[in-house]
Amino acid sequence: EGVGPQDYTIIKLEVITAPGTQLPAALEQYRDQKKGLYLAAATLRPETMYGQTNCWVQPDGEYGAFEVSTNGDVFICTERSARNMCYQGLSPEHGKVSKVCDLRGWDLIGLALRAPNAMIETVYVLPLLTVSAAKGTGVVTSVPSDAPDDFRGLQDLKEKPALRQKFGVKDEWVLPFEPVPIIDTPDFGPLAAVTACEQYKVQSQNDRDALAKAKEEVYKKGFYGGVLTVGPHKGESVEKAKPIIRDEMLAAGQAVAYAE
Ligand code: A2H
Repeated sequence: EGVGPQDYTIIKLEVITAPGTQLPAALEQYRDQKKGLYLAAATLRPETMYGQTNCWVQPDGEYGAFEVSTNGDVFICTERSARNMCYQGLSPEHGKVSKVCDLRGWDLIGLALRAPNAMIETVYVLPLLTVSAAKGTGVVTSVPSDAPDDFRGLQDLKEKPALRQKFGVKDEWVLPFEPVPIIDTPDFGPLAAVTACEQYKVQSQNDRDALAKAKEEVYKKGFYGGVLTVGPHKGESVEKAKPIIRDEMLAAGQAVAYAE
């Protein structure tokens, strides 16, 4: 980390605004509009999007909704990242940020999303305390099969009703969701993050040392030795499939390139 620019892929997680769905008051104006409203999740692993089960925000984090796209789309992300996007060809006017409203992480919890490439039809926004507002967009897409942070975050919410209650998380946003096997990883098998969290005895999302070890192993073995087991690139190595899937998502308008 910290060496040179990081090339992220921003995944456009579409906020479902159908009548009756939850939406912050400041965004009610988008309910019946043709404009797309998206949570903008920054990832380094676009080839893992088949395994999304939810999306993470920092509950105390400061976010906003911004017109940062050249086609009228509105992105929910940190202001810092919206500013960066405006210098990367994502603003109608170079360098100009157009803010629709301020939002708190708390406001976003429970939003229903359609996540590109996910095998689950509707996923929800949930709180993760370790999400940093200073990195990426402050919005993280959750792939508990292959990211130890994501697996432990989901398990914490599942196992601790008090944690769900504290953040107003409904059971139905969490309890039905299980990690989806998408990559076969040497030594770790089809659910690498789950196996690694067991092996390294990760107890909670705040168990930083154990999580760091699990992450290092899973990322190394998954990225360089993993093979996709789902989707149109099934059977392909993760390393080879990553740039191909990224380009496909960019071309389909499901994602945009972002660097910082
Ligand atoms: B990755 P780097 Cl399956 N706070 O996406 C905390 N974590 C953040 C973040 C933030 N503000 N922004 C992005 N991230 C996560 C998928 C994934 C990721 C998998 C496996 C590994 C992996 C699903 N979550 O990351 O510190 C995002 O999680 C391995 C490094 O900027 C993003 O990619 O290097 C990754 O951390 C970016 O980490």
